[in-house]
Amino acid sequence: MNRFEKHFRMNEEDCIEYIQEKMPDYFTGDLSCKEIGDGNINYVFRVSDGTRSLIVKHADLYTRSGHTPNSLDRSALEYETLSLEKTYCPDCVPELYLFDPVMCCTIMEDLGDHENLRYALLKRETFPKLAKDMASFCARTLISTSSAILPADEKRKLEKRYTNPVMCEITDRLVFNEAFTNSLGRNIITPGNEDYVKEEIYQDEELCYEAALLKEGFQSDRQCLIHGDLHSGSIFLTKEDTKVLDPEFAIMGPAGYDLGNVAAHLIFAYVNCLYTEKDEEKKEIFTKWTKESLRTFFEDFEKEAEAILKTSTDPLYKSEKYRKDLLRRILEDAFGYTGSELIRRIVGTAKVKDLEIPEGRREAERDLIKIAKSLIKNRRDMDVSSFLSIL
Ligand code: SR1
Ligand code: MG
Repeated sequence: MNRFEKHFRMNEEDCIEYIQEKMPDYFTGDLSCKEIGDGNINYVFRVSDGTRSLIVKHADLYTRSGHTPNSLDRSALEYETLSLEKTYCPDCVPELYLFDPVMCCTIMEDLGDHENLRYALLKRETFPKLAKDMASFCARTLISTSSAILPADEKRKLEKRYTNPVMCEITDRLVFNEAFTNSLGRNIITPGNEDYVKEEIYQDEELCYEAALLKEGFQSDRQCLIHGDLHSGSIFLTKEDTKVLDPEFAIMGPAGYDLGNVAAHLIFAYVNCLYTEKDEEKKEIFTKWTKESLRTFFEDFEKEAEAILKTSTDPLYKSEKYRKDLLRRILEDAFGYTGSELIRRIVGTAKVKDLEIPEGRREAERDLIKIAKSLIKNRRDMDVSSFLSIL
């Protein structure tokens, strides 16, 4: 029996042999391989012969960071999601070469010349196309899979396929229950903020009620196909090009969840800069750019989403009133999920590098909690300008 006919967790040496078998004509020279993943869920190998390279994304039975059991189907779902997203937004998804359901591998284009957005933002790099590209990615993938655009039978097929229960349970727990109630008692609070978090989050009944509504929306609103984990670590880019990866949390859910994730991680970069940047000029340029990017992201999303919605052929969904109302609801959700994403990364176990602030972390986190609470509680009365005014 061939080594790769039954699933096992590969190491770098296995991966070289694997690629020699699966992509025999791709390389000409001797191969090297390095595991370069830094996510929590899967393994990412870069295979190269010094001239060409490619990426193998490999799922194991256990998650990479917590070694907790997970479903191997997440790998197929991720590949299917990337393929679907590519049909809606070809420029924002890498080239896909092969999917192997046995070894749970997606073999794809190496974006070696692209930077991970989180790390680039922490170096205060700015990207003129980021906001527009992400607005476009979100509008195309989200609105095109909503009831107004996708034929009902196709949408119901997506609803059946995209239950993704194991990954969604992680979100139900980490983003909502643990974040707002410390339900498992394992939240990690910055020393000095223990009482603040207890009083301002766990004991704030109105906030927890709003968090329940957001959780209910995430669990029961089958609005469209969402990426489900659209943070800055899932985005790779150059000044000219933006690519979105890692949709292993994909689910039929509220569009605002993806928009809120993008916004929250731009806010993390913004606050990291405010608290850690010593060079005043750099600070001025970067914080201005981040705020402008947030504005462009939301406004361009609305414009492109509206243009897509106008193509609806459904006699009810093509009404202007419906269109405006849908966009309003998506924006409200986006503000709310921006808040939940901010809170869960501050108090929960899945931290972000942006919060590694040597001096003033406690204060930075308090600032962010205030912003998050205001977004969650006041989301129904906010627009993009009032959103920006609380930063
Ligand atoms: C155990 S997974 C922790 C987090 O990492 C992923 O990227 C998701 O954001 C998840 O919530
Ligand atoms: Mg991920």
